[in-house]
Amino acid sequence: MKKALLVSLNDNCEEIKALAKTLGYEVIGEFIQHRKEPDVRTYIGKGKLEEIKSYLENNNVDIVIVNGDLKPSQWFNLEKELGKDVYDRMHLILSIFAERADSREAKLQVKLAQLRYERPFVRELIHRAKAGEHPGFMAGGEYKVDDYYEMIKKQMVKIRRELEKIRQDREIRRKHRYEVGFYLVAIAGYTNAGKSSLLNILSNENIKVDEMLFSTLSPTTRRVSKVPSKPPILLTDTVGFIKDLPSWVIEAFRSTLEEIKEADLVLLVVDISEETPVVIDKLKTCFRELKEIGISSPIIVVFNKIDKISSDDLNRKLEEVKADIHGKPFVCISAKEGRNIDKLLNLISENLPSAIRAKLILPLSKESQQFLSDLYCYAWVRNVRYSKNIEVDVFVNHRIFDKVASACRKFGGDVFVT
Ligand SMILES: Nc1nc2c(ncn2[C@@H]2O[C@H](COP(=O)(O)OP(=O)(O)OP(=O)(O)O)[C@@H](O)[C@H]2O)c(=O)[nH]1
Ligand SMILES: [Mg+2]
Repeated sequence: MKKALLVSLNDNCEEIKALAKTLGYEVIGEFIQHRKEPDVRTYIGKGKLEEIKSYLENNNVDIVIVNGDLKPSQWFNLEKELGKDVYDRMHLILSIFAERADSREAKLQVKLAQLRYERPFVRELIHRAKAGEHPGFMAGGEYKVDDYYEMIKKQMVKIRRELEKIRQDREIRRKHRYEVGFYLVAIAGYTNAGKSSLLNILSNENIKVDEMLFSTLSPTTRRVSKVPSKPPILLTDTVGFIKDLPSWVIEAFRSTLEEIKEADLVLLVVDISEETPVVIDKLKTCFRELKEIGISSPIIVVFNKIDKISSDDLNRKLEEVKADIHGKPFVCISAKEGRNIDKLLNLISENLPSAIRAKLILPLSKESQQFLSDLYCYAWVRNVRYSKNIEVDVFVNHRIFDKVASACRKFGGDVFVT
């Protein structure tokens, strides 16, 4: 594993270390300086900077990681003083995203966020180059440096255009799923909460589950047919949330996050096994991001990983975090051990828009057979009886009920709402 040195202005270093590990860096040294505001010039104060310099002289370190956001001038000064690559938190997150991006859409989304991130840093380099402080940059003097900045701008426009096209395709697919009568359920939550594990257990799938952060970048959709009294459900796993993401990063992932926005129901997965302040902090981030995405569908809070704590601990924690779930219905599960999945399924059923229960009487004909086999795909067929005609008990999504009824009547069938 590559080696990193961590610089922080507070003691909350768990997450940044997990991020570093995800990118393949082991944090071998930590320099913490408690202060409210970062030093304007070098983020940390002069004394600490000297300590770090002498540490770097005696230890082999690949990069320096800062647990926060650097201003371009701070980044420039730190790299210059320390003679190492310096990554701030956002740089680290975007590098992880870049490594994980597996689809064309994800790659473009990450590239857009990276360009947007780099822009002020390039501006700083241009400024330094013009002032003669950084003559090596782009090795071409003023003219080329300005060109480079223009190039970034043009590239961003191009990526936005391409992303818009992918977004439209995605929307068409989603609309189709919606119109054929599936209920759409999205799994959202903080990174590493267990979203993919939940999708796997509900759909008997084998999506990548990992202790690293941001294992999932592209949404995956799978069918679930276990929910009682409902037509089929399509469940979508989404990219995890993380605190302090600037809105332009969220904006870059907009089309992916629309999967959450357009869902009939959102399952908000929360790791309840962590320390209460961490759980509360992450809950706050999740609700903030859900609000930013603009969701209006019902939310179920799914407290996951209960196998890691005792039931006394669980009850105490539930009491402590109660105020932060804003009265939403909740359920406690273990996606790993499959505990309380039946409870979750019932809760999903209760919170989805109600399905219409109907009896269809179909003539014995070829058309009826075709209609029936289609019906299995988009509705929940409970019972089929053959006698002088075909009697079907079925649950149909209210969105497509009229369509189903008129299709059925067209070839001589009858429809009764039961
Ligand atoms: N003990 C325990 N571990 C779990 C449970 N659910 C998930 N995990 C573990 O938590 C880690 C993250 O699980 P994932 O399902 O990948 O989480 P995710 O929310 O999809 O994470 P990202 O896609 O990275 O944002 C993995 O190491 C899982 O094995 C659970 O119920 N109990
Ligand atoms: Mg995942």
